[in-house]
Amino acid sequence: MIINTNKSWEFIKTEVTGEKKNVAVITLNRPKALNALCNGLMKELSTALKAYGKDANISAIVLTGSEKAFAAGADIKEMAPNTYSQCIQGNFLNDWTEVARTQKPIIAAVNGYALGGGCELAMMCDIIYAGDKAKFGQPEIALGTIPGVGGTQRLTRVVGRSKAMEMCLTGNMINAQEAEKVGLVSKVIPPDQLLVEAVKLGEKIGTHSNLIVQLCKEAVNTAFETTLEEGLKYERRFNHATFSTIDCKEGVKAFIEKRPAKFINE
Ligand code: DAK
Repeated sequence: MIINTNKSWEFIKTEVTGEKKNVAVITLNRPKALNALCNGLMKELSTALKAYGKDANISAIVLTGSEKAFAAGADIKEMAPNTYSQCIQGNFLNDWTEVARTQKPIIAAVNGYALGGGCELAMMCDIIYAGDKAKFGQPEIALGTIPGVGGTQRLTRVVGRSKAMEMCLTGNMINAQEAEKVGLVSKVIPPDQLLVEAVKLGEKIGTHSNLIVQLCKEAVNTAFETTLEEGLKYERRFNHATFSTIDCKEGVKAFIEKRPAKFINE
């Protein structure tokens, strides 16, 4: 399925880029509200991710925002009238789960604020690159609520209990440099170079077999979800499975013949 990039989105922009046209860029586009993640935006994001997920030409997806904000959180004004029973019965924020379900690698390119649901959205991605003015935080506590899509769980697994507890209980932000130091971010880049570098990363991943990349992503993510013993078993079985693929035969043959591999994703 090829997504129609001319489709007129209201809250996002989409583009396919890179030399091989195999990297999709999704830009959150609600600048006046600092990309607050309203239901409409999350629905569009979910639709675009599903389409790119099924598009065999796409090897990696970059998710970004504006220079001032990746996303300042869930839309507080939209959330204001919510009641407990409506949240339960309407499956409140169900669309958020699509990001974490995507099988292709997703790179978050974060400039400016990534707060609350914005920080959680970045953490649902597989790799975070940050502009050097980026700020990350879980300020929900100041609103009288707590994080709802990973702020107490993914953040804790990534940065450890003390730092996550400090961020969630104070609502204080950390800057890009600190985020890199604690392992939340893998690289800090000048803001005007951020998207270019994120796309380059997507292109680099795209030089490999999409099939094996998908298995590898799943194996790394398993480390977050299971015991070491189970995870190692899972990894070994996945490793064994790669030997049944045409791409593994090709990769090994190409190495021996000292030539670039031609992967066919099978
Ligand atoms: N929602 C709605 N509008 C927002 C917003 C947000 N999160 N953040 C900013 N805006 C709007 C502002 O209201 C303002 O709109 P106008 O007043 O001009 O109409 C415009 O964006 C510009 O914002 P500021 O004037 O405040 O800009 P400043 O540069 O002065 O300040 C700021 C930037 C990012 C420090 C500030 O805007 C700010 O503190 N924003 C709120 C940050 C925040 O608290 N975020 C967490 C939201 S709670 C769940 C899933 C997810 C969640 C919960 C449950 N479940 C599955 C159950 C997530 C919750 C959250 O994310």
